[in-house]
Formats: sequence, C-alpha cells, structure tokens
Amino acid sequence: MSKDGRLPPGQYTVRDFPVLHVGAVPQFDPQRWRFRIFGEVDAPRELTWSEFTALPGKSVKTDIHCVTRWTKYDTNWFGVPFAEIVKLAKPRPGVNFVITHGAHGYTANVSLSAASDDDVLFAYQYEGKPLEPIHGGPMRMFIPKRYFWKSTKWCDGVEFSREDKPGFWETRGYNNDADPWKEERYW
Ligand SMILES: Nc1nc2c(c(=O)[nH]1)N[C@H]1C(S)=C(S)[C@@H](COP(=O)(O)O)O[C@H]1N2
Ligand SMILES: [Mo]
Repeated sequence: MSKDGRLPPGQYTVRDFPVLHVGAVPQFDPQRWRFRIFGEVDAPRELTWSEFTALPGKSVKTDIHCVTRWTKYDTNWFGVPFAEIVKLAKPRPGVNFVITHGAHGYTANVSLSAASDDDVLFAYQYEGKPLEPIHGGPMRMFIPKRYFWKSTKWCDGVEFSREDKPGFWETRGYNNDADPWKEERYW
C-alpha cells in the first residue's frame, strides 16, 4: 500500500486509460440497444436506450484498479445506480448474486451485497462525455471496489440469481471476489 493509503498492494498508478477486452468493439445502434433485466426477479423487463437513460442518474468520482496492476486515480463516471435497477427488478427472496452480461457472451459475477454498494453504476458517461466504445460504450457495469474485470463492458443484461455463476475470467482462474485491497487476483 502507498503512503497515502490509496494504492492497493501490488498496484502502480497510470495517467492514461488502458484498454483491455476480448473480441471486437460492438457497434452501438440506439434504436436497437436493449438492456435485459432477468433471472429470479418479480419484474423482468427490457429497457430501450431512451428508457434506460431516463432513469435517475448519479455521478461517482473514484479510483479504478485492474488485475494487470494498473490503478487510475480520480476517474469520473455517470450512470444509473445499481439500486435503481434493483427497484425495477424486484429480486426474489434468496437472491444473493448478480451476473452482468456483455457483448460476445462475456459475463462477470458479483455478490448482491458488493453490487449494492452506493458507488456501483451502470455507467454511460466518462469524464462528462458519452462512454467511448473502446471502454465499453454505450454502457458498462462499474464496480470500483473490485478489480476491473468485474466491470462488464457493452453491458446488455443483468441477471439476479440465488446461485453464483462464475463468469468469463472467474472460470479461467481469476478470483471470484476480486477485492484489490485483499489482493484477490487468482484462485
Ligand atoms: N464485455 C467485456 N467486458 C469486459 C472485458 C471484456 O473482455 N469484455 N474485459 C474486462 C477486463 S479484463 C478489464 S481489465 C476491463 C477493462 O476496461 P477498460 O478497457 O475500459 O480499461 O474491462 C472488463 N470488462
Ligand atoms: Mo483485466
């Protein structure tokens, strides 16, 4: 950890914003974009881009940490708080896990309690501008207290589940919880 208590163990800071993903960057068509809320919920639904962006939004300024050891300080995000989606979805009793789905079948799982932190967003702006396609635009999961692979880019769905469902990286040797402060990198 750094002297200021801000840099998690084994990380270094960067000024640029590295790009990391598998597969090609998808095209965004606002007419066709849908966000699917599904799983063990009382109110499954599919939101259009205009419905999604009409939901209450929130700004979050915080640091982000990638398992490849870069940390970027003071990033500014805007999006729909996770709590707003929970309000719409009405998860059933016993739901303890959240799986975000992205382009090309990418998924990432987190506990419902981790996702319920008040800095968790379905983010669609970065530094006051529409989120760039290379960083997951038009919309990505944003869960800053976990390594960044949990922040699914080109997010097109969120699933609520009673069972945990390890995602793309979690089934390839990465840690299920991914807390940078505990250095939970791999299994
Ligand atoms: N859909 C999707 N989301 C993804 C990935 C991916 O390959 N596909 N890669 C993850 C990984 S490993 C990281 S480190 C971050 C990188 O986000 P960035 O390119 O905006 O820095 O996105 C995460 N979200
Ligand atoms: Mo990553």
